[in-house]
Amino acid sequence: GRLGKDSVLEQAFGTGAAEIFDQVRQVQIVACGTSYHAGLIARYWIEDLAGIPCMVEVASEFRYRKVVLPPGTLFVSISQSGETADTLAALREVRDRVLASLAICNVPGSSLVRESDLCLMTNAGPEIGVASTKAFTTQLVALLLTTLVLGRRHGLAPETEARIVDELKQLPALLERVLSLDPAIEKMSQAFAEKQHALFLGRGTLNPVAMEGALKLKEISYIHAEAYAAGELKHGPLALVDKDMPVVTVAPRNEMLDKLKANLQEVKARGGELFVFAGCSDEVLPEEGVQVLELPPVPGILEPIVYTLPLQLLSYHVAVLKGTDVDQPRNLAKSVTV
Ligand code: F1P
Repeated sequence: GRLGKDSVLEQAFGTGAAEIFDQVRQVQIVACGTSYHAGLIARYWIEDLAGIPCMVEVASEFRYRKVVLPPGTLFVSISQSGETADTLAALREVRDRVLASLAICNVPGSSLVRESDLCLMTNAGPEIGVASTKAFTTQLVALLLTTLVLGRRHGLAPETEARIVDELKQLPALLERVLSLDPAIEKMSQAFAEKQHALFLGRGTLNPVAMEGALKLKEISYIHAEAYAAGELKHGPLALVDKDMPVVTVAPRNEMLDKLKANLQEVKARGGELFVFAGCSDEVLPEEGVQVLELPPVPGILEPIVYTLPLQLLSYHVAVLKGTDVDQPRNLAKSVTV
């Protein structure tokens, strides 16, 4: 019954969670780096499944802006460490002006957890490397669960919630299947070792996945990488495309695929080398200058989680080939506390 569900909710999120979630009218997400990309993906889910307006901003800008927050704002911070200075400062700036604050965090007892009204722990275990990897995918799962909890109170059909819960149960097996593609990804990585630049493209929830792929390549292999919403290609970045600019794309078989394929044609026509992680290789035919790696069929909602893995593995293998320190990249700190 309802009471039972609410008590489970309060166990996971903290006291008062059920009542707070009933009153949410807007969600404001704030985070840095990889955690920010998780927030960008959550925005699609929160608006689509819970019908609640959602804003997402990097904490280093949000904290210095005169932000107008409508009544009923749930402030959601996302942070692996729970100690990132900008994210903490953003929370302290707004906490008296919001309905409640919720931290999605990996470190119990961290400042963000202690200072937020509610928290959902990602339980990813210690992140040893500086660059977030498992923290990111677990943040996405936590954000999807938060969306379902919000959705349940804001008009999400029970059968849709039940379907997504079933799909989530497929996630471990799907991730195992993607991990088994590692040798093929390692082979693909050879094409990047001598490159100076790379472009990442995606659409919809796969656009922030492309952003995360580009960030990982920058962080651990020091190759200059940028991500663009695929539809933005013709508004500037296409000028960069030539044979020395590898273009990486995440292309699951969804309703955006036809549009994406048109963008890929534009790249091909300019001699760009394409690396496509695809849901169906028949639809993105391998031809000269196009390497396609087929991923297993994935329920739409899980696409951003599953398609992140090959990009993380690609960066890893490029970094190993280049001989950089994968766990401790130059100039970076695990927690940016100042
Ligand atoms: C944010 C972040 C990480 C990144 C690096 C520096 O940290 O940008 O995403 O991998 O470790 O900090 P956090 O707030 O998620 O701990």
